[in-house]
Amino acid sequence: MTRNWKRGLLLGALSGELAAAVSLAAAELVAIAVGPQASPVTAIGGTAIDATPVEVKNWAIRHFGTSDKLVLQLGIVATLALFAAVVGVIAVRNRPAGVIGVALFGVVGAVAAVRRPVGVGSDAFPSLVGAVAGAAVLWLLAGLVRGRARPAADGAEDGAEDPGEPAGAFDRRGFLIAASAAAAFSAVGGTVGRRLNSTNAAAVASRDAVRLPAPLSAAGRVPAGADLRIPGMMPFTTPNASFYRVDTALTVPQVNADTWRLRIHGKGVTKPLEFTYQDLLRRPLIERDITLTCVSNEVGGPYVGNARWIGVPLAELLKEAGVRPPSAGGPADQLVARSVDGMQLGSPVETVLDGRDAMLAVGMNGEPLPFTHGFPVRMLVPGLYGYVSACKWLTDLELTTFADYDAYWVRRSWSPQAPIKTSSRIDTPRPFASLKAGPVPVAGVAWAQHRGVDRVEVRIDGGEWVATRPAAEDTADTWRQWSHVWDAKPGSHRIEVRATDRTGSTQTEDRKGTVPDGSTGWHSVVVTVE
Ligand SMILES: Nc1nc2c(c(=O)[nH]1)N[C@H]1C(S)=C(S)[C@@H](COP(=O)(O)O)O[C@H]1N2
Ligand SMILES: [Mo]
Repeated sequence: MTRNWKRGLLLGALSGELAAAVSLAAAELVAIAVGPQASPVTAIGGTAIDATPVEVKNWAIRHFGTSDKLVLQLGIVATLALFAAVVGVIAVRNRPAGVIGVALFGVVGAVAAVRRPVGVGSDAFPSLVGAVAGAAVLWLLAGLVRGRARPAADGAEDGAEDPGEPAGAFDRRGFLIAASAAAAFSAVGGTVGRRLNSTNAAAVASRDAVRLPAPLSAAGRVPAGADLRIPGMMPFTTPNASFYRVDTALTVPQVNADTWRLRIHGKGVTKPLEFTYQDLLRRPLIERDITLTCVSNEVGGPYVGNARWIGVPLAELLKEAGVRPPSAGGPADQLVARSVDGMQLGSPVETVLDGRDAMLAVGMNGEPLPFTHGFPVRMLVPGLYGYVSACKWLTDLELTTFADYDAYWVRRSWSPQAPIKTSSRIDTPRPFASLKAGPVPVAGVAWAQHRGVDRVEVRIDGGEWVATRPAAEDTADTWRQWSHVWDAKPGSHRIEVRATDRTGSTQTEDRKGTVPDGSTGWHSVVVTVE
């Protein structure tokens, strides 16, 4: 390899990276004006999330948990970096070909942004402007790497060495200045752009200004005995900061409550309605403890949490709009909730109107909903998995039918309807714990939202099932802790748990994965006793 050749490769790759960085930074800066959803990083990431097959998504959630989105973003950046290096190397040989490469990237970003569920034509701008900026930088840097063409008679040292390279001298100083400028621009522009695109000052101010009214119907105090406070267990009420988060949003939508609107419309709606956030706050509010669970929760998994919510009874809003349940002749059997980021979740109208505390929640554990949990308004239906009920950043409720419309997750092999399955989990001892022989507290939690947990049993090494001591029940819509004192003997032991709900049905031993409508099977923990 000649010196020139190597130099072309290294400086070409570097030029490609710098052009890509400038392009992304410029796009972020333009997205400040156009809207954060138009950033190519966000748009391509969102497209990748939506296109990810359900098996891969579950695998990612299992291995990376809530950092799955970070891993995805790193993957996108790594792919882009590779592409940029190749385009840079090409550009040193052939500048127009390099520019075509950058343009290609711009088109991918623009198409991804426009084709997002909430995409509009102007969302193409950041990617296109970014591509122009990137192409200009690449043109400049690649030119400097090639060097200015000189007359052959000049006897250029570099050009003479390699007849395959254009005759010219590498403008080291010029390249250094241009490269540093590109690096500085992309670092500052990228940081500022990313920061501004992930915080919406008006939305933050609108949330800070919220004073939640006292609910007309308050939740009772949580019974003292509901929270066993055994070391290793989650508290009965999950603090907002540790409440699990599952959604497809690469950047958390920050919605301004002052301009937010909710529409109710569709089949069987005799009076379409529209509400502002203040309209909802002025209505009679209810406060309820509700345990939310994700359908992607594996047996023994962490995607379940319990909070005290304040909200507007959803059934009353629907009745005002003229909606009747299918059992009373209503033409719509599906309520599709849409969020500001284009997510759609479908719930059975019959269930929403059957008297349970389905609500449009505005408060969570004494504060306005956190942005991550759906500010300003999210839906909740006790007893249904999150993906068929708990739409965050809600903005539209449409009455339709299951026959006519498949919501987001249903198009990705999940079941259209999904009541939460009766489940139980051992929280202590931890798997593979080493314990001292003698009395050992075994404890955990069980849930069967809207049916209620009747009893929880454990067994050791496949022996007889023994009743545990259930904690006091808060409501049928909340989880229930349980505990048992086990007289542990030396050796390796397997502890298993199963719950029975108030309809009398006991968890099946049959192990099933999360797709299509939630996992089944008994949670078990293996421990060593010395
Ligand atoms: N807009 C929107 N709402 C959504 C989702 C989403 O991806 N986007 N995910 C749903 C799923 S699958 C679950 S389990 C719950 C999780 O709510 P949480 O993040 O507040 O715990 O939100 C639901 N609401
Ligand atoms: Mo979920």
